[in-house]
Amino acid sequence: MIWNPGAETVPRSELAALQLERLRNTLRWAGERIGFYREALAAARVTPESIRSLDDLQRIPFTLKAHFREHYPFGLFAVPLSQVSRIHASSGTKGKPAVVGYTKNDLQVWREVMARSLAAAGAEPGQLIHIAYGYGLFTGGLGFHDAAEYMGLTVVPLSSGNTLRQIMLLQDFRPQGLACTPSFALHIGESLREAGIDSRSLGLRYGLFGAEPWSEEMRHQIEAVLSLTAVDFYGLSEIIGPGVAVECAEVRDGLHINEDHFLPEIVDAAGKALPPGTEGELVLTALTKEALPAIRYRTGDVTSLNREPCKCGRTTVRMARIKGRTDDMLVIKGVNVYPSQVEAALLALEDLAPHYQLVVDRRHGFPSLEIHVEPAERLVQRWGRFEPTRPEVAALRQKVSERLRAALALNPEIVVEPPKTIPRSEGKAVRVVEKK
Ligand code: DLL
Repeated sequence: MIWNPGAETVPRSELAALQLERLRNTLRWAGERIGFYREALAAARVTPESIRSLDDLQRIPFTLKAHFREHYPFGLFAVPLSQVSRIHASSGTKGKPAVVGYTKNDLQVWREVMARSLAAAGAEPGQLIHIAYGYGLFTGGLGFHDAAEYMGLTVVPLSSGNTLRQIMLLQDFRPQGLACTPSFALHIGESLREAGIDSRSLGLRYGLFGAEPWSEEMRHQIEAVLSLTAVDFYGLSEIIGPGVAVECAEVRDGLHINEDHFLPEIVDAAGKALPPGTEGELVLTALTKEALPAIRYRTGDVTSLNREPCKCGRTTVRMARIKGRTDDMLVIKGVNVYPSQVEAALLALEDLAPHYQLVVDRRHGFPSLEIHVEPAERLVQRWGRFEPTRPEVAALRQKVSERLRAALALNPEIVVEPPKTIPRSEGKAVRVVEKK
């Protein structure tokens, strides 16, 4: 269902005119009210009037994650705290989080873009949605919650964790939709199987998954263990939270960006604009935010943009599934690799359980990589018992090595762990750990 046809199927020329007008308004608003932007725009000699077309975007300076840290907690807000209705924060693990604020109008914009996203993913008023994203400062729980209520769904606000309770309520309440991180979805699905419950008996129709990188192979695994259609949701706190972009259930080939509110660009490492279709770093400008109008924010997320019309009827640009974050890219013996690429290669092997961890050792100059995997349950059943010294374990290690060499030209150490020892995730999975 297209929630807002006027906005989602607007002719591109009309959309570009609206984006330009909103961009100028945002520059004016931020320049007048936020010290950081006043100085940055003046230094770059950018005034709203000097931006004559979207091609002038590149004259506008970037906003970086570091700027959020420098102005922690409220220094990038454009309104006094008395006008901020809600605070959220990024789930950043390194140092202080990025703190973000929403006015009443911002919350309404968020509901609107999330309602569009939920509808695109297959949600309809009157249905039940089970929300297992974390509630709190993380934007996942409340972002889905507020919009689902607004569009007329019945919300089951479980938050993350407590997998057995999640399963009990999925069985008893029979929601059509499940919203959580893909790694938690997989964990719920596997726990169902262990409990001997046929996932088809739950009657789930769709899963609303995002907040972390995941691969097409992971999608297949989740769909198999939960018997639903899995849809990719993208967003980030600095821009609004979930609701920036989503796949349409009809096509599921790229995520439609809500372009009347978020202006996307793709740049290279030096910040230079890249041509359409080229992979690079996503930069986003919030075009309608009052409390925190982030301008040309460098997301660190790697993707590409596709302006081909989509069969679903939406005219908005689609971004490819996120490959990873620029700072998650590993350079191992000259090979550049994102954890999501390792995931895709590993999950294609039926002999492995869909759980893995990358252990990076940077203590001795060049980084070296170990990949920890688990054998598939059915293999262990056949073996009777897991013994690291079994010849079958050595053979599995060999198979994984060959696969990674063939798919990614990567030659890491493979560690086959006993079943169920790699940590399961209830929120954002930790895929890479540094050896200390
Ligand atoms: O993760 C917002 C969100 C909540 C999105 C629920 C989708 C569903 P942050 O905690 O600020 O916000 O983290 C944002 O997570 O820059 C990406 O690196 C990553 N990310 C979010 N969605 C996806 C996705 C939320 N679908 C950061 N695929 C972003 C890959 C994603 N990475």
